[in-house]
Amino acid sequence: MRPILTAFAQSPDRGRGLARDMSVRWALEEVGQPYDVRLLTFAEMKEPEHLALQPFGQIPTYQEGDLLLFESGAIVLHIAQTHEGLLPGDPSARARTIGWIFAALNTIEPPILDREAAGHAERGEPWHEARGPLLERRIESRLAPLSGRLGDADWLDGPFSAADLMMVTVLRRLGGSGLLDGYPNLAAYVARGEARPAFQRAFEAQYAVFLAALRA
Ligand code: GTB
Repeated sequence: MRPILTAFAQSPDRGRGLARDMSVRWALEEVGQPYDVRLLTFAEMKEPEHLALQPFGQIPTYQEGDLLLFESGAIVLHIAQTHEGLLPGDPSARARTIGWIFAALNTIEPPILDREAAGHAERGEPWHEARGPLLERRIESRLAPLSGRLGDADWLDGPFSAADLMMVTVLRRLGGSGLLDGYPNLAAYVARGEARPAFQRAFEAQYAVFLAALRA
């Protein structure tokens, strides 16, 4: 059964692969699962038809027969649990890998999102400039231990897994910020993830949507 993913018809990231359909596309490419994509405008995302699939009116959603999922982390975990290749077979290694998926979304990503949100929503506030270094220090306080734990390893815990897919996805949001410059092993880790053929295929697919929207 070919799953159906929803994604932005016109992503505000301008084809950089930062919207949250990217991790799902990447996971599907890693496991070799063909999929279809239904593109939505912002207005369509807020209509009852989509709200029935995603209560917050967001992308991505994932439909596979009778199964309907939202939340990119849950979708990636589902794909990893139902296909070979993204989760280790050993129960302890599998549990640790799932722990790292949560770490990516629940420990590393929140301060990154706070800084992004401040950049969008608080730019006009008198305290905006003063708050910047604080937001960056909070990110650094997560990057430093992550960098220490990764060390010289290629991936977080053994072979490439859904945890790396999710962690690289989260760290990519720092692209252009300079915040990874002090952590060469994390910058190399992101580059290793981006060099994977499955990442490249996922990236090209979402970039094609961006190009098509430009031409329309
Ligand atoms: N926790 C949910 C998940 O992981 O699935 C969050 C989903 C989410 O934030 N979706 C966003 C959305 O639908 C798109 S990806 N937003 C519309 C809305 O909330 O009304 C987030 C995103 C948007 C834009 C960029 N960008 O421009 O770089 C990056 C990421």
